[in-house]
Amino acid sequence: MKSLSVLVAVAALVAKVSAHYTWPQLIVGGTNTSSWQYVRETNNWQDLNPMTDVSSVDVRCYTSEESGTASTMSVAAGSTVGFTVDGNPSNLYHPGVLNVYMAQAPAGTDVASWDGSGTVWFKIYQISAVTDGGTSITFPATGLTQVTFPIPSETPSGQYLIRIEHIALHVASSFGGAQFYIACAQVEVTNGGTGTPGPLVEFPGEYTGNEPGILIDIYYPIPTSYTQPGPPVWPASGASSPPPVSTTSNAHTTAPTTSTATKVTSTSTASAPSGTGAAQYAQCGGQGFAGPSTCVSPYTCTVVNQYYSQCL
Ligand SMILES: *[C@@H]1O[C@H](CO)[C@@H](O)[C@H](O)[C@H]1NC(C)=O
Ligand SMILES: [Cu+2]
Repeated sequence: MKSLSVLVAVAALVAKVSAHYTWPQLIVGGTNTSSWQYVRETNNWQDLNPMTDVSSVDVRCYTSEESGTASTMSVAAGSTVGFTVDGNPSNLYHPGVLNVYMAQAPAGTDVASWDGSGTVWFKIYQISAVTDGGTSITFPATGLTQVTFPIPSETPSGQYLIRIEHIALHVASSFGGAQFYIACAQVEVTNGGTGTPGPLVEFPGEYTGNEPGILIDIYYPIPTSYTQPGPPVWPASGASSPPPVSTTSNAHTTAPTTSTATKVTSTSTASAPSGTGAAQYAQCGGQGFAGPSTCVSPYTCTVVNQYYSQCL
């Protein structure tokens, strides 16, 4: 009995120390593709270790493969794609936040031989931390075994890198302590829109390591707020998925059917079974949240607490 509990304690300790992960598979059409088939094989594909030096070129795609063996997957603008988590264990074990960026390969350049350099990256998705003024901080990305998100329908057709990063913050209270788990997939966006993605940022360059969301003690004192690293998500919330004006929404007066971004988010949401809305596990409501309040089919916007509703 005693030795068992010691074993469990030791196992927990080991798991805590060695719990790292990678993003080997691109998810397209709900299907997991093969490992490192469309995702560039990262330098940590075997040891699973994070990278921590945000000034290193590794912060871009965490790979030395600038013209590697990955193939390029065709994906429609507006469709949902994602990445699987593989590791020990195979989930986003550490508390942290998540960002997804895209960058279009220059005209005439095959994305498969493009290194992603330049001020070319825009953010399309994030899962931040949830704070409530100092009594708790939670990380909704924790425990995910896969992360899915829509390619904005406004994205112009063309070849892109999609870069996912989980920033683990469990030892982030000293400079260089935050752990970056990064990978890039190669896609060709079809049926694209006419948007102008931005703001554009550069990797390395976007992070110094001193950001309040990267150099942070998440334990004590409990942060009263959290600032998500990186630029805002494109397109600006509200513009991306205007709530479909239901024709059945009867004869009110001529309600101010706002044509654009001014949308007040309510926490209770009828999950319209449409192709638009927030992705599985994404935030879809909560106090102060101004993003899409619907979820992509078949997920439902579920109230987790006052501050956070999630597509489940
Ligand atoms: C895809 O991979 C994820 C992460 O490993 C796993 O949780 C999920 O069950 C897989 N999906 C399918 C359809 O195999
Ligand atoms: Cu780890």
